[in-house]
Amino acid sequence: MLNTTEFRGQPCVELSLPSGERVRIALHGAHVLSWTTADGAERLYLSPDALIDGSSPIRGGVPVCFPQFNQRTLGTAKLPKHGFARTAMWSVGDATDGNGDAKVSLSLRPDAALRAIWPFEFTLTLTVKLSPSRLRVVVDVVNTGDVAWPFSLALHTYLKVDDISRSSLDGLGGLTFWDGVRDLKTPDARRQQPPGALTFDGEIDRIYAGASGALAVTHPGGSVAVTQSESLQDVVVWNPGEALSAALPDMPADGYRHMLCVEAACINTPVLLPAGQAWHGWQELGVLA
Ligand code: TA6
Repeated sequence: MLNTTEFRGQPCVELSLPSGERVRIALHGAHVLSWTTADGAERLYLSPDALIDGSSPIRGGVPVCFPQFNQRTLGTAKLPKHGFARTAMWSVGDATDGNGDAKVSLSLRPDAALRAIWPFEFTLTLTVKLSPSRLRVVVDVVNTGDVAWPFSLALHTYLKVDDISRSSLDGLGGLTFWDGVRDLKTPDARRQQPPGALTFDGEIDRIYAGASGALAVTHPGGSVAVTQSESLQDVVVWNPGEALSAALPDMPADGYRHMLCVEAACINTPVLLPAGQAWHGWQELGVLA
């Protein structure tokens, strides 16, 4: 079922299933704010101090980073960090309900303000599909103009964990990564992830290349599988740790304890999208226990 609603004064849409599953999406940023499973458990982290006023990025949920990741500028210095999609107002499109799942699409097209910072024609569509114990977030990008343009993209998913120090992430062993904490000044530096699960004891900010297969986040409250389309070859793992969490104005000092970003992204090799062509990507979260 689809409902229109508000969250902290911001327009939202909500999908729900008869089993009790629910997902809430703000039109500001097409931002998934909450995903609760049939047992009532919230699976995404949303900072209690997040600014949800339509003027700034929202700390938590699933921010959509497009057309650049962080400040990798792709030839234009005008774009804000993580692009403009997460702070733009999107329109609600088609919704369907049946066969045990429900989905809704939101879309974004450029207006004069967006053309002033990124002079390309596009349609960006985010489709959120809710199924029992699963949430799939799908992005479709269409170049509706007459020149090719490059983009990077990330679904910057904040998973909720009970305690980051008792959480682990499986599935990255053997992959190479750029370490944004230790190698900030050497963007070409690469390290290799040892076999076994990744655990957390401080700030982590890494871009893993060539991810394939399922990842699994395990914490005392359960386990969530994270999968993504082949078109999204990179995985970003981010937790600000204690000091940065305390410095972030929209996160409580202990906020870092309760979240882990596992982001499906294409960063290392941006997409060059020819005129008239389309690109498709997705990330899926599935409760394992
Ligand atoms: O995805 C990791 C990252 O790029 C980090 O470097 C950190 O800056 C994080 O995103 C959050 O960025 P934000 O602009 O939302 O504060």
